[in-house]
Amino acid sequence: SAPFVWDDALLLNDQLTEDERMIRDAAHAFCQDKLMPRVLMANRNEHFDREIMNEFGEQGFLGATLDSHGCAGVGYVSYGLMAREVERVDSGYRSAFSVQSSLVMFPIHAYGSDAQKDKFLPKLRSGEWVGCFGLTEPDAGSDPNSMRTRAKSVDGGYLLSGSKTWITNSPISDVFVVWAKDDAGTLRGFLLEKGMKGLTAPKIEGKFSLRASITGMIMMDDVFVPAENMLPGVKSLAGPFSCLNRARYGIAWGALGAAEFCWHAARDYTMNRKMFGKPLAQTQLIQKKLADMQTEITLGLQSVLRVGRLFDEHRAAPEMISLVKRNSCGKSLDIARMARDMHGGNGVSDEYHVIRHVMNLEAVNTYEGTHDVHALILGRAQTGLNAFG
Ligand code: TGC
Ligand code: FAD
Repeated sequence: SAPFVWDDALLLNDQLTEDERMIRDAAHAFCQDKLMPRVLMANRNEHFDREIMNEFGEQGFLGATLDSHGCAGVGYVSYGLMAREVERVDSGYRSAFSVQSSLVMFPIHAYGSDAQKDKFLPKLRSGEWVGCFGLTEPDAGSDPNSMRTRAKSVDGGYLLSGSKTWITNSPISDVFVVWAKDDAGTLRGFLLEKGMKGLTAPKIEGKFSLRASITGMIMMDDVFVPAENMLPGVKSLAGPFSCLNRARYGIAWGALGAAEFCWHAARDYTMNRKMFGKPLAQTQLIQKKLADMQTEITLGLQSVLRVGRLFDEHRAAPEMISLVKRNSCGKSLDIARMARDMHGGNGVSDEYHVIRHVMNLEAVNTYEGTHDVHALILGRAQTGLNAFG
């Protein structure tokens, strides 16, 4: 009979191209060699090592799906495989990678002028510059359309005022993609640059999730933004959402990478730890939990692979992305919590890494559309009835 590969139960490996396997293996080696050794102290000390952005750049990770300005031009499955490897180490590192790629470089590439692309993309690709994406506000989270940030037309450009909060990378950013409403109430995207008068980005302290990622606010007090820094190619919420489609898709792969780490750790731990005279893994309860983890991760990976293929064929509907973002995040959080429990007391020590993934996945399940907001997007699509508003 056909062999069964316990950690690749439906042979995902065989469904990848040779190039995709090479990209995955290189990403795996980089993440394990360079990121894994730093993460424990980074998480403990709430520290993001800025140098990681340059290393991502050297690896060709940043803006990898784009096909100009030195970007790698890989497909969306390869992008997902990178996200999975980065998040196998830490969701915070994957945050830094996905914000720069999908939420900063993508909109400049898709909606920017040639001058904007030439100015910003090479430095973002190399990691010399860091970017952030400002959509969420203190009073506008799940409902970004209710934002208060305004872009008032003035001679030669706009005056931006308002505040954004919970913004990944903002305190260390050189470039800020900020979404604001113009005089006519139309949503537009603006490229703000570090040092502009009236622009500050204070750090948010005391996060108990994604501690190895830096998060802050963007405060804008009549910041003058020249007209050439507005993204000319997009209007309305479709602008930020087209970026979010890509980042949410990457998260759907990434969260499963974190879940895989937790599953493998729980398997190793329970195989080695003896209680009542036999390995914990020889008990029925533990084996059921391992089987549940294996099943959800295997099915989840098949689903993200499918959406990745559809992405490359320009057939990935936003609702498909909601489905996999929601499923991967919710299931991965359950798996991480279960793995934490299976580690007993050791499970609350950061040296076993699982508690860090539990804490991280709480935020991953919330950002880029909460678990319930994606349920409502899917509910609206299948009933035609809008539960928002
Ligand atoms: P709705 O009426 O549904 O749509 C308004 C306009 O937007 C278009 N649209 C989309 N276009 C492309 N892709 C999508 N996924 C789209 N979703 C909506 C839609 O076609 C329409 O276009 P137009 O041209 O007709 O105006 O808008 P609504 O106000 O009812 O929205 C409801 C809802 C829940 C769907 C939406 O607001 C939502 O998804 N909320 C969640 C907010 C969110 O995801 N925020 C993310 C902030 S960024 C972040 O978290 C980064 S963390 C990154 C990290 O660290 O890794
Ligand atoms: P709320 O919208 O206030 O939701 C609170 C609760 O109410 C949730 O459980 C939600 O599911 C529920 N809820 C909301 N609406 C409904 C409804 N209609 N029916 C039923 N229940 C509902 N944003 C950015 O723009 N850029 C970033 O880089 C970024 N990075 C982030 C990094 C971190 C670490 C975190 C935690 C957040 C980040 N965010 C970022 C913000 C993130 O996208 C928001 O937190 C998220 O969209 C939810 O918004 P909220 O926090 O205002 O929650």
